[in-house]
Amino acid sequence: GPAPESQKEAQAWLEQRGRKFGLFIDNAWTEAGETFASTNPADGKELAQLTQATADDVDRAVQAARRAQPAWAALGGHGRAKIMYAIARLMQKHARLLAVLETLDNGKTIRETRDADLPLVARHFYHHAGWAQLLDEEFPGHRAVGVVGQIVPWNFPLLMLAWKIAPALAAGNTIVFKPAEFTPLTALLFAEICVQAGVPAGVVNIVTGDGRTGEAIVKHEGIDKLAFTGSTEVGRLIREATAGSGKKLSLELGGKSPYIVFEDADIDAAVEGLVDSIWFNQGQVCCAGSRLLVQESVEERFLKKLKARMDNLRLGSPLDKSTDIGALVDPIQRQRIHALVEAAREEGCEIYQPAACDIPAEGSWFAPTLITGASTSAAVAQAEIFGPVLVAMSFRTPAEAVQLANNTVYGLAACVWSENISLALDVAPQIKAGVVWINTANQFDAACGFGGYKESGYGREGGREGMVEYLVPVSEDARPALPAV
Ligand code: TXE
Repeated sequence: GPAPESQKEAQAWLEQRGRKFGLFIDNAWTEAGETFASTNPADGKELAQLTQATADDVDRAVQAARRAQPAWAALGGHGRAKIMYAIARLMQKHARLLAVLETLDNGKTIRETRDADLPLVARHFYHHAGWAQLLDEEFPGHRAVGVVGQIVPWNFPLLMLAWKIAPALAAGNTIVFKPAEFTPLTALLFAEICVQAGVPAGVVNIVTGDGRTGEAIVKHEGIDKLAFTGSTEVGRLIREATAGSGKKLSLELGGKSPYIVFEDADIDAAVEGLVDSIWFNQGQVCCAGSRLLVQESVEERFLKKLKARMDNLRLGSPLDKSTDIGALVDPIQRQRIHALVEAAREEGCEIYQPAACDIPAEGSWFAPTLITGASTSAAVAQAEIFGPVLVAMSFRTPAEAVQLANNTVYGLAACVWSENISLALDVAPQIKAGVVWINTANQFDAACGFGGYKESGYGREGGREGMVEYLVPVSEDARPALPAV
């Protein structure tokens, strides 16, 4: 596993704060109020008590952000970049501690937090510090939106924090941020890093709590823009609650992304890509390749290799470096996934799980699972399972592959595997998805816009497109207000 010092450091960090946290408002910690527990899903043990922020707390955070915003914007892009580079460097300096804390709180493997999440987080702050410096040149006649409310899910706690906070800071906004109630710890360590990096009081405020705290952020009139990543259901509620409010809104919601394998694909590479696509982070990934569409002529060969590969996946302690499959974030998720898989079994689908997969007695786990024989309209073929469950279907022609790929309410991501680049480039734009990977999967870069179509939401995060979400043209300020109806 990770060096025992990092694990000790994580426990010491929690102990030093008495395993009890208030809210981070105006660069100060409030006393803990009504609290809830965050647990380690790998053993079910409590890690710390967190404060359930009330509407009053959210109001205090918004007021602090409003007071801080003019000076933060006036600091200019170069001034803000200096602080953002400091954040990036501190994230790297504390990467091991952050990775262990993330693994403890979320259940995802240390290999992923250490090798994927943390490097991407640092990269995101570096990249957006660059945007801060380029603002005047690249976006003349634009200003920050103002105060932004940001709500994120539990699957990539720190990475989603970086996706939200980095562009907002670069553009000159101030922030009220809410981590998910299952995984709030690294956001609180991030708050400490902000102070060390010289972020002025009120610029970043972090409030913990469940959906009620989220609702208070959504409804607060002092917030100019909302950025949300989470379930399609809550995304819909937020859209309804903000309609007509004048708040700018971006939503990154669910997915049911197709993973298309043509008969001429490099089958071994496609199997490896699929392992990454659906079993990365236990499948709790919005762009997970959860629907395998494989050409009929190679279906049998592909599934045989896939099953053999599944048999080699190691499920177990997330802190063990050789673990492939960690714990699910919470027993609630395990229950949801279990119900969907059992419904598929009752409908006559074939369920494959590695025979030798030992599920630990404590904690919240689910074996890597392959479902075949599902109809295209079955729940497992249409609903976002958000777990380590792959549904496989076959197709005969490229046209049929495209039709199946687009046959869900979502449109977030897709993969196309073929050695015939003309075929791949012909198919890719026919798929209604924010990102289409060819002969690869899960490539993320801070410079590239990420987001969806249809019920996967709207707005983009990353790169130039992502910056646009946090800016408004000053010409809009001169526009007369619409007359009251
Ligand atoms: O998500 P929620 P949950 C999907 C996935 C998963 C399911 C449930 O299918 O199994 O959603 O997960 C906050 N107003 N995805 O229940 O509830 C909440 O506190 C404002 C896919 O955890 O959407 C948390 O901070 N905020 C998705 C955040 O919203 C509210 C990632 C997300 O929680 C709120 C997550 C409200 N009324 C879940 N209610 C993806 N595709 O990336 C809750 N929240």
